[in-house]
Amino acid sequence: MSKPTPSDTIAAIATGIGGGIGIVRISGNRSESILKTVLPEFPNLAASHTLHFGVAVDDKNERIDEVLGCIMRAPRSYTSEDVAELQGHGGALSLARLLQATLAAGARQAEPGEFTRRAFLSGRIDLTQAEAVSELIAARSESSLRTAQALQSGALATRMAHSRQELVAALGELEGALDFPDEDLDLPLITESTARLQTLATELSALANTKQHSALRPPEIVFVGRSNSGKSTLFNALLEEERALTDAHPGTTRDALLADWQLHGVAVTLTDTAGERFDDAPGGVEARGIALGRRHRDRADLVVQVVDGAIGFDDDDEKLWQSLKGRNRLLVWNKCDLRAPSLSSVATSATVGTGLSELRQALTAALGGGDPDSNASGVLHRHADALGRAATLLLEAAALLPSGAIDVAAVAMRQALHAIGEISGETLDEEVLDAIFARFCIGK
Ligand SMILES: Nc1nc2c(ncn2[C@@H]2O[C@H](COP(=O)(O)OP(=O)(O)OP(=O)(O)O)[C@@H](O)[C@H]2O)c(=O)[nH]1
Ligand SMILES: [Mg+2]
Repeated sequence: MSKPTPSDTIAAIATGIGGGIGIVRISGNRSESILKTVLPEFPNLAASHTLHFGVAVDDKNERIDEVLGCIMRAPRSYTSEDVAELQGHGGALSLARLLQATLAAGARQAEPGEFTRRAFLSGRIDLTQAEAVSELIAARSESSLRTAQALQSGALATRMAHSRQELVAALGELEGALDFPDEDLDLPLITESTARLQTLATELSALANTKQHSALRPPEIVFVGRSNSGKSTLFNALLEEERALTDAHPGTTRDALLADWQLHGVAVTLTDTAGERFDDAPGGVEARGIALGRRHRDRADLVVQVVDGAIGFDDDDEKLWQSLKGRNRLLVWNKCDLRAPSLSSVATSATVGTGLSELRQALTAALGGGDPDSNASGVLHRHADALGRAATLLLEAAALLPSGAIDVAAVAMRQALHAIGEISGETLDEEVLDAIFARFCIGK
């Protein structure tokens, strides 16, 4: 990668609060001198990757803590730069002092994800592996962990490098034909290239279909529907605990209630909202509760409309259902113990406890997070989006080739190459990178 390496030296607390041990990490070409300033006993010619005991001091030479210091010289380090670590005790205050001492000695406080960004900029890891780091830290479920591990292994990066090579080769051959415009179309070449692009497009879309959810923002499932339809009772039944108050009177739920939940091993957020009132206009707090619920609905990854089986699917339900058109939506017919569904939906009885496993299956299918038991592909939504665009462009190119419009096809192929490059981070601009690394924690 040709991007310049940053010249300043950064520092941050790299560990969480409250552990027995806390680490301040420093990266950049002044790491060793800063380490020596804070830990004067650190030996002058210490071997790389060796630990040395001593007392860390601040800029007034006052004692901070007994620590272990270490220098990991470039390029054998996390960032590929000189990295120093001070391992002290985990107290929040003494760690803050330790960090302060490194800043007084000339380091700059690191931005979120800046260490990992430096590892990416140096070319030691690609963007998918950088993303693996934040996924690994955020992982709260087995499937998120497997996704992070798959990404970290570099499997997706390797696969993208192959697709890229394949595409560059195909482009090279076609552009070779463009250099001789007076000659007749090389039909075998056209046929072969068309097939090649179609195969590649199929492979890329298949990979896009294995996409998994990022652990940084678990998918949110939001329950909406008529007041009193049993949303909160269903919410409690799925969570297997009484999280929300339920009552025979409509308008029980006021606030939106969010719960961390595991759906077939995938971490998700389940949200219960205040029910819609179709009979009379609710006022005051209830109206504000309904507005709050609608905001959750608007950002949901999946909206579940709960129909009151005792009333049936009436015009108001129809209106609500229509307003969710184009969204990822699922219809649930609750209170099926009172009346069977009159239209295609998942039938449940939250009070009796029937239909819950069917509901869980329908939710999993609707979220489309891939099979959590299968081998994790490490493909996140960001990657799937780029893969999908690349596949579409390749199919466009394949459709153009037989007519001889090689130059137009080549443009689409170049765009596909760009989309593939976004996955590894080769062709992403600074702003997008900023947005990705901003989601990291400080010290990573
Ligand atoms: N028979 C039957 N009653 C149910 C079922 N689910 C919920 N109920 C009852 O319906 C009433 C309303 O349930 P809630 O869960 O509070 O309804 P809600 O949709 O959350 O209502 P709001 O918070 O007002 O929007 C309660 O009396 C529940 O016991 C069901 O499957 N069958
Ligand atoms: Mg409720």
